[in-house]
Amino acid sequence: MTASGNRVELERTVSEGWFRNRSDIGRADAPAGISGPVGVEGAFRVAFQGERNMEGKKPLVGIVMGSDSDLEIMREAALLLDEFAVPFELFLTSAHRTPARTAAYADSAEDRGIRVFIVGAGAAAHLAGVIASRTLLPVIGVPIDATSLRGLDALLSTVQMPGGVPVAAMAIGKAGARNGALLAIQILALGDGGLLEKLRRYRLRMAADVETKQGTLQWKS
Ligand code: RP5
Repeated sequence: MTASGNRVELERTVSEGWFRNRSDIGRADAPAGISGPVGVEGAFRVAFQGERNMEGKKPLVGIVMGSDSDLEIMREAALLLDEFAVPFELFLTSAHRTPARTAAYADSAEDRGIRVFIVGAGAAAHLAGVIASRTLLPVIGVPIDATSLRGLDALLSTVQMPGGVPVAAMAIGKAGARNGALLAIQILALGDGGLLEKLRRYRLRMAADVETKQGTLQWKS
């Protein structure tokens, strides 16, 4: 599948609310590139393999969400990992609604090849912290705006971990999801020169974009 094919697929996944009907996940007619159910405690795992022949490669990053309603934000992380050709998996589980499923996922991840987690949750967001409590892999938390407190609740739950069990807390929402992916890539790039070079080029592109926008700034009346 091409990069744009993946992007379209993720867009479709969200726009058609495919994740909203949990019983649909793993169906034979599921969108190409997404498969399940497999693995943990007989529950479903939604694996999304990116482009550039990543099919068959083991996921290195676990993107975990407390609810299907978090996907609209967490897809930002998925799209960035896809852009960097980093294999990842998407997993739905809740610290509060499915604690055993969360524990089983966290406990099995390292053996399956996961090297870093990006965890999005809203409300009293304990998912990142609970996963961090069960693994020595780095955990990046993305607070999500899901309640009338506009994500501040999730931010404080994510950032205010007790000493001894760290979670790297990102910004609330889409910027946090994107930065979560970039931080995960930076962690992986410590042992991967190719990935480091892609990060360098990404920064250069960002800088060039600012310069371009400077040239096209216009007063709006
Ligand atoms: C959290 O509660 C989830 O991460 C989500 O952000 C929030 C609301 O979940 P739903 O009620 O939409 O499933 O656990």
